[in-house]
Amino acid sequence: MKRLLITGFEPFGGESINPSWEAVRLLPDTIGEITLHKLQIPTLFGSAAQTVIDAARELGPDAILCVGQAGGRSAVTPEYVGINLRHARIADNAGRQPQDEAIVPGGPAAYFATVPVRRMTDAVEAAGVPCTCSYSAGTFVCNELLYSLLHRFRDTDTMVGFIHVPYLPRQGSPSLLLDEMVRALSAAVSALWEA
Ligand code: PCA
Repeated sequence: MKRLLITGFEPFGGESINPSWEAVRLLPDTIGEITLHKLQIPTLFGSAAQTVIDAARELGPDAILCVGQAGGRSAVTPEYVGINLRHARIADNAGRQPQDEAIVPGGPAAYFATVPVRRMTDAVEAAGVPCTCSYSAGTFVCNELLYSLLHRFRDTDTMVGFIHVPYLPRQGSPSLLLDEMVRALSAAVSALWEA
């Protein structure tokens, strides 16, 4: 069995739900040969990544897949790259709004995700859910998390990836249904390792 640590975020920015956690928590506990360990994480600069790193120290996962909300997007978007930049348009859940700072001072400008982004994107599309590969995870907590994990797990066997999901219908438009998100994440997880 492969071990996957999969995370979704707490609500932020005045929302009362975050579709990323709503979808992650509905995933089955196993998909094929993969055991899923689900974790809800805070929408906080610093703590989001630290929470995942602490959980990974306990679990020793083969892969870490984080999921976040991207309001305004109309498709599920696996992220190709994390960049070494924090720049917040809105405050995180502790009121922090960093401007134009490095996540890891002196660190590389960017890391590519180490999950098979292209294969995951194709798998989600094949499952009938709109999906396109994204080349920017933004500069808020999600990008910080992706970059920090890619930095921490560089040169290890632990794969790291990130998927943004749109709003749920009750949050606004564009949106996807919750069961479409669950179907998309299941397909993406199934594509992490070659069958
Ligand atoms: N989305 C935010 C952070 C938490 C979330 O679900 C982002 O895209 O950075």
